[in-house]
Amino acid sequence: MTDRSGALAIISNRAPYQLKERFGRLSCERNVGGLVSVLDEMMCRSGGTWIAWGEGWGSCDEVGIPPDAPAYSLRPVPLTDQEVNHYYHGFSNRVLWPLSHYFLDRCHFRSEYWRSYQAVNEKFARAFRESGRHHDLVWIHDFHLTLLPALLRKGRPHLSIGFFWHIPFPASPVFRVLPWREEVLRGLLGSDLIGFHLPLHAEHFLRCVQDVIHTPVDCENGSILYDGRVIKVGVFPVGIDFRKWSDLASSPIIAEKARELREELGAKYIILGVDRLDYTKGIRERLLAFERFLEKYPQFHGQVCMIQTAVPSRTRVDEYRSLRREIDECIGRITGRFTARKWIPLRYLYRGFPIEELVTYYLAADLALITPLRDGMNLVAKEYVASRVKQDGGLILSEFTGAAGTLTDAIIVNPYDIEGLADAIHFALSMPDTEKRRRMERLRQAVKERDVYWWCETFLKSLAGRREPSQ
Ligand code: GDG
Repeated sequence: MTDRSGALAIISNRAPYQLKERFGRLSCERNVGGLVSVLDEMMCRSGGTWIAWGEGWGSCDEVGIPPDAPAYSLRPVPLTDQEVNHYYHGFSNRVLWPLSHYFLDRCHFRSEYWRSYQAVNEKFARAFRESGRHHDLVWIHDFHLTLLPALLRKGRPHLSIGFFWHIPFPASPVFRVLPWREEVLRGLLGSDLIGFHLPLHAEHFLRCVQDVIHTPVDCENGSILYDGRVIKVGVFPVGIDFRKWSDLASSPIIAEKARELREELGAKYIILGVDRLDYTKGIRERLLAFERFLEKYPQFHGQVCMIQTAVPSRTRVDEYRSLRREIDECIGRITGRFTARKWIPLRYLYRGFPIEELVTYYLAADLALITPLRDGMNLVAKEYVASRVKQDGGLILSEFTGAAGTLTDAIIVNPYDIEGLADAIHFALSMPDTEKRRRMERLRQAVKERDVYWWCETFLKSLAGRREPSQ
């Protein structure tokens, strides 16, 4: 095997590739997904190692990526069924996820989840040490691995460690509810650079460190003095691959498919919602607002059709199973109430689509309703904007998404305000074309300027700039 050792290591919960068995042969299949694909491309250029949970990888302990012309190494971390249940479905998805999105009543603070979370973070640290390569920079992703920075720091005091937190960071009175708040913060403080999407999330984090760890914090400059080191806290709003979405949407085949879709639906106005089925995404509230819109503005009957797609997600977690039932019931009630002989006001698609089909939906819509109750960023909003190559279409966006920080030309709403949301739909559909175009031009500019390549580059430059001379 050629030497693929490089300066950079990426560590994340999910791997960029899946191992598949076909006709008795093992092959690596790339996971589709915006961010992962871009990081994968970056690793193919830079070389190095990617360490991630290796679901279904069996005894395989390292593989060259891409398999046909290896540029970097992927080291899978195998997890037992119990670890998957306690570390992933438990502490990650039933503690840190709801806590960070302000859903305290959905948190299950169970000590067996915590113990497993600690053990799995240690497993990731071992995998890094055992990779046997020299890495100067490590970039850790997300809330599944908060203890890892401090674990890596122990053995390598001069290693440059960056951590990016992809979801909202809650305000101190909320975060402090966590029984293991101190351990989680001390874990993160093993980093040299901690990145968030929004200044608000960074402020919350700094405030939590002040309240829980009682160490000097400079909120103005975003830095923390801890354990004799200065830790930088920065804001790096994640972007998308603007060019990729824009090129896809410019393809004549996709444009034709979007035209056919509009013809099939036979509605003058198409409203679109695209989400993972998650209680943070505000799908139920959005459906209630659509129902209220139909009650309040009967002149739109027969003219409007809402498409809601929902990718099945975390189906082993109880909260997600009951959410699915709730959404099914809501959809049934609305279609039962309003469907007429020649008009179906609501179409619900409970599955994921190939990216080409997703762009077709983005392109066919007149209005996207992106109304999470809380979201770190929300990439769907940016993908929709990048796909509007004719600079048309409206966007209603929740004020509680990170995206609202930069997409200020969207119609910004409070997703909990059902009446206000119903009125916003009416406002958006009644907006003159010139105004829609003016807004969309500015939205596209904002998404294009800070794309995912900008995000990777600025984060890594900032991390490299913090390196101390090695000793
Ligand atoms: C977390 C944070 C933050 C959706 N349906 C299909 C499909 N998707 C893709 C979209 C988009 C992705 O899923 C969803 O990304 P989001 O950003 O909206 O949400 P999370 O998954 O919760 O991501 C979030 C993000 O991390 C990055 O930092 O923005 O706040 O929660 O890319 O395109 N993809 C395909 N078919 C579908 O049907 N192929």
